[in-house]
Amino acid sequence: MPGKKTHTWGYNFPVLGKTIVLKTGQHVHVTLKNSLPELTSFHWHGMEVPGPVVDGGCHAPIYPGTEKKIEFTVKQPAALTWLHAHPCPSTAMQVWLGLAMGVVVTDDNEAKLPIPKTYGVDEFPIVLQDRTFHKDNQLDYRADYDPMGVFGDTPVINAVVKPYVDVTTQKVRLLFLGGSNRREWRLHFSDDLVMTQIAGDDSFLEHPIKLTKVLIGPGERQQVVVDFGKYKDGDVVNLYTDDFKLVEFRIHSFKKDDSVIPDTLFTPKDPEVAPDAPVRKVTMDNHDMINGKRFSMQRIDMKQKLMSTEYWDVTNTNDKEHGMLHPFHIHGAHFLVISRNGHDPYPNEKNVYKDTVEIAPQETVRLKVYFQNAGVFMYHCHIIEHEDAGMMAQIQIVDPKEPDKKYKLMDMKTMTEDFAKEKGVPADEVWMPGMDVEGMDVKGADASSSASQHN
Ligand SMILES: [Cu+2]
Repeated sequence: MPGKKTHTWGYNFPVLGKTIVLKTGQHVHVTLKNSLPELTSFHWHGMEVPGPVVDGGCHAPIYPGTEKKIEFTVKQPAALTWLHAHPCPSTAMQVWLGLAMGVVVTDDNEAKLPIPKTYGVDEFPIVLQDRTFHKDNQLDYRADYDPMGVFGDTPVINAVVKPYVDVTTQKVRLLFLGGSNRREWRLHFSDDLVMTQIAGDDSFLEHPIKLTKVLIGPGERQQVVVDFGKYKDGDVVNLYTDDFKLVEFRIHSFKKDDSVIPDTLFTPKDPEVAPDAPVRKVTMDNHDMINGKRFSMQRIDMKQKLMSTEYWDVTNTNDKEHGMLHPFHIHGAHFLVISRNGHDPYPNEKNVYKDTVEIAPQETVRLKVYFQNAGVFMYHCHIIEHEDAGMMAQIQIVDPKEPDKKYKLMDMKTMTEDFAKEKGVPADEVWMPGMDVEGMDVKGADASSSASQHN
């Protein structure tokens, strides 16, 4: 953008961060260092890691000027996962400032597939975000704050306004990440160029499918291959959401690409649900509650046994006329989408591991949820303002070998006081977006949540 530089936050980088690439089976050591003026946390969205500390939600704050080491073994198939800030009362504002980046998992199956996979050459992550720029090109989250979710008026893709990318007349693989706070993306190309979807959140699809439009909600990932073979040198193909142009693909001629995407890409494991397992009923209510309650860091809302699979029926109870789509996300686990209101799920959500799913008003989506990590994990709406306002709950995954294991959980009072200390203001003067939510008790330790702060 012309004019002043925007003040942003990022990971090892001024904004967002350079994609981390991990391999299945690899043991990873990470040093989490906070050089920001306020506490943050490092959440591995889509990664199969233990909770709550490695998972990195609100129970794992890293304070300014401190660092902490974590380690984990990558035990999941190839996928685009991501890292983002998740200090619950202030998640939305920290992500808005730039704390989000891609984490790519590769594996032997992917290495064998004849698909584009040279990162930065024919494979590109496309981080979809939107921002509003105020005076001197600055972000002002507090000015833009809306408890229903914050929109930006400018598409910002991979932290770039009006981006283009040079590609060739070969096939190109795009790793889309719904990185916006609220906006869902209805992607399509000029000429209705066909996209072959090959992967969803946490794995390849079993079988590739052809689409001309792809919906991506906040938190979701979808991977597609597009073939620019019918274009010629100098042509331009645009990626849109609705009528907004997002990315310009500038075509350069290159040798013919005869590669064929195989009919079978991946075979997901589909573990049995124990016959005596209860069907979990989860409701997403208004824009700030799960099962009629706002989030409390100190409350465990349900328990599930380690290495077990259960059906979760997740219902968006919003009014059909005025309600919103709510993207439902579970930490530390993946699921299969089994049905939508009793009918088949969408073709691109069949037989693929997911961790985030869009749910329409009055819709019930049945998920088959598999937990292979012990600990306390959050499940919530991924419209980040909804999550901050309390549309979030917690599950404890119990290892039968340690049935009484206790976890140190954060609480709202400590979190608020920590933020206040960092800002140098009394605790009751920390700006809390949740105050704008009618009926919210931001003072009580049991209240849901929502501190954020202004710049
Ligand atoms: Cu929501």
